[in-house]
Amino acid sequence: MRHRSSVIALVSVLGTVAVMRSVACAPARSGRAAAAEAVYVAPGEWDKYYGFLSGGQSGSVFVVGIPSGRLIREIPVFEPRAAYGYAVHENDARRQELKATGGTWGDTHHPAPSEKDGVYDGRYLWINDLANARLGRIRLDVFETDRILKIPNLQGAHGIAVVSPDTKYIVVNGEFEQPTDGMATNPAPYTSVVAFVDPEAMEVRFQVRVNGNIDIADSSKDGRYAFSTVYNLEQGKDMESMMVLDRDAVAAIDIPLAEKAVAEGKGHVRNGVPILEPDEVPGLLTLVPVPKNPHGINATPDGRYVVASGKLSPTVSIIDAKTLKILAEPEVGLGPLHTTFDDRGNAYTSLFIDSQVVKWNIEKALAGAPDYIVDRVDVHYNIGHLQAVGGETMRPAGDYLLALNKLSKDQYLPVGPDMPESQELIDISGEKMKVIASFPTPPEPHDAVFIAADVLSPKVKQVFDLGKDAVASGQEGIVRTGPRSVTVNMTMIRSAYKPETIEVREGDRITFRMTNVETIRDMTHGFALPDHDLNVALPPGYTKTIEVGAGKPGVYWFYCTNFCSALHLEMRGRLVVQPRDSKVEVADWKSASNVSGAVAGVPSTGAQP
Ligand code: K7E
Ligand code: CUA
Ligand code: CA
Repeated sequence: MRHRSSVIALVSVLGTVAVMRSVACAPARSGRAAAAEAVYVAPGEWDKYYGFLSGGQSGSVFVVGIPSGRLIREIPVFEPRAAYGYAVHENDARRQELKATGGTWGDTHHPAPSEKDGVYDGRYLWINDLANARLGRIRLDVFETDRILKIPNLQGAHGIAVVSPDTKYIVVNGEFEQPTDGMATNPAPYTSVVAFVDPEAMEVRFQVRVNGNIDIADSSKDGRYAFSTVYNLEQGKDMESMMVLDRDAVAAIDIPLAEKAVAEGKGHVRNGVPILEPDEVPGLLTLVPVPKNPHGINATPDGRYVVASGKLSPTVSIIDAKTLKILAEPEVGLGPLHTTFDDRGNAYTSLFIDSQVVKWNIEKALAGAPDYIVDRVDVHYNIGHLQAVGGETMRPAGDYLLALNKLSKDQYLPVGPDMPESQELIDISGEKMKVIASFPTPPEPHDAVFIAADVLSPKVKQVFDLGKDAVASGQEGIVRTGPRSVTVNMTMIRSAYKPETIEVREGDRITFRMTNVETIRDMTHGFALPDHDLNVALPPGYTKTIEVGAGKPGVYWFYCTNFCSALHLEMRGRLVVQPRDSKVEVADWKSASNVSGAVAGVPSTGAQP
């Protein structure tokens, strides 16, 4: 979550209490060996779950093994990442797409995997970019970003959710309200929309007007409602005016009713998307009043309830997911932000201000039983999201819960005033919660989801499928496509590039069409070209097309950046750039006059999937 003054004040109080701790002096704790055993994954063994942590302002998704906490992969989405040859060069198609849709960075908060019958099917994972109103889609068979969607008519794409049970839409909430006509001079209250995105086509099908800073999203398990918390029903434009009312709301959008209205041509089209106005479609939007500035919204696995977390109120609101009536508002502690679930009817709510996870029993809370609080455990520190394995699905596992803490303070070796983010793994299999491990990450995971290894790992490809633009072995060569342009059709396989020598003339544009023709997993080759700001990585089967200027006359050794074989260091070649007035005949230069269409255009996609 982002900062609010009251919360900040409490954080600074907490900050002064944090004790500096020296290295390796932690006293032996009971159950230490048991905790170590619980998270130990022996060399060569696999973790039980893939954990997908949003990368926050890293613009990516971190993949960690659970329970070990080992970092397995970073999936760049909204930021270039040289390690994976992602969007690095200025002319990389993905980089150009990022620039065209808002910029080469992003702020990712909410990973949302595709669902079938209310459980993860291991096909896709969506992630929002709050800052630039984008939605990224990751293909889970290759762990790569395959689509970036700029969402029109909204700013601050914050809460997202897959519409259960079969991923009918991805809901994206526009948190930052805007003047309706986009003009700063418009005195009318600012407004926003919830967008409904087609998961396959990655197109916005329709939007629904919802006012009040639409924050976190979820859907009912039957796909009827899209729920969002709304914390600025006041429609204030500064912090103070956003905290006037005692109650804000949970917004429930009736999805079938919205679809019907769109089909009937209701709403008005803006930037190609129909926007439905709740005034014009009775029943479309229900506002359920919940206490002051709520944050998280989470549907229970059985589909009966949806729980809104109070943030500025020490309560959670349990809402009937069918009647939309508030059934109970039990107190849980200070600063409740998000709630997750086990398979035994318990809910777990993060308490930002108390720095705790509170476990409470849903049916007992509904019955008003005094002992509805089952347990509390301290976390370090100021927890934001928390997520139990499968807590967002219809089949939670009830074994592990991850606390995503906003501040780590004294938890790790100090690295300056800025410290890493802190995740703590909690064993929730028993009555009492046990914090069993802690691991840092770069900034800043907001939320996480977990997919069982036995669901996902069989779907993961060993090599990329050769794309339409792949260069086949035997088809390598250098083709002059115009007086000032050359296409290099290149393959790479241990431990050589073909061709190894590329001769061009100053002023040429060079299109590298490169295919890694390896057929075994993990045999990735890189292609780094000094002084051309070019470094790409090609996993087996991958093709990449990129256009670069020849640069200054000279000899440039391109080389493999991924250590691949005993001859890895020899895996390189030369780009020879002859001066403009050189009498030396460069590759295929003579054919320059009769090459029209020798290479039918440069493939437009830089990314394979
Ligand atoms: Cu950080 Cu989900 Cu963006 Cu709450 S949000 S904490
Ligand atoms: Cu190919 Cu190193
Ligand atoms: Ca408010």
